[in-house]
Amino acid sequence: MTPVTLYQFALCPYCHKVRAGLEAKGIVYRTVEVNPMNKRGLPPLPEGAPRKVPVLDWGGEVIFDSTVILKALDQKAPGGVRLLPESAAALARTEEVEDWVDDALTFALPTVIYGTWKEAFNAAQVTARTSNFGPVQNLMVRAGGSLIMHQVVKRILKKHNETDAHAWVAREIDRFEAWLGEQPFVCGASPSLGDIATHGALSCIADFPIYAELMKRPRLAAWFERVRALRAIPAIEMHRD
Ligand SMILES: N[C@@H](CCC(=O)N[C@@H](CS)C(=O)NCC(=O)O)C(=O)O
Repeated sequence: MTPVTLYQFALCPYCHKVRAGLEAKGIVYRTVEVNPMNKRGLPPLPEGAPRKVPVLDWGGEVIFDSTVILKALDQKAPGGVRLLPESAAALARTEEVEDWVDDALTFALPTVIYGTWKEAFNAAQVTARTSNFGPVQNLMVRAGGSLIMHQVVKRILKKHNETDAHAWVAREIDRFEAWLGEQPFVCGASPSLGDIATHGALSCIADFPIYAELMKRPRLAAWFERVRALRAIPAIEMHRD
């Protein structure tokens, strides 16, 4: 079996996209939790690669960028969910949904996680607890993380011309549910890239109140459970320094 290692941050939506893809393909993998501040834990990267996660080591081949990684998986592991459908129309739709995850959903979600001071303070504690910070960095994140994230959220809202974070997220999820319609998955009867990417990004927020809020939406919740059932193989090891 090819050894597969995902270098990740616990709260990175792009890493969760890759986790969802690996699990839906039935690929056994281990994770390495990279330090978000100094990036300690990252493997040597290919020339030109940004010092970002996710990075996947597939038996010595290092691949970066969640979209590139997900799109490589069908070829690397033919089992499990087929991420890239054969039909051109289905492929276009599933890529549209995956683009939406990267361009809209991953920006909208933090604005409700860190949007108000109270949300930002609570979220900073979750971040400190789950991420691989050293002890001093951990204290800094607990104390100052909410301040920084609150500023980041203000910038995201401005850049995306949004003023009401909760209304923005609701509109994005409306869009996803419209893609689903009455179908089990975004391309119809079979799950694909768009489902897996969205499931990953939403799994990333499971520790935050917005997750429970969103799961009150019956169509989204039923789809979420359908995809969860496909994610057969969880990570086997969590390595932290
Ligand atoms: N387009 C990349 C985005 C990856 C990305 O932005 N990762 C963030 C974590 S969520 C990161 O590593 N940031 C570190 C930094 O910018 O220094 C992908 O899809 O993998």
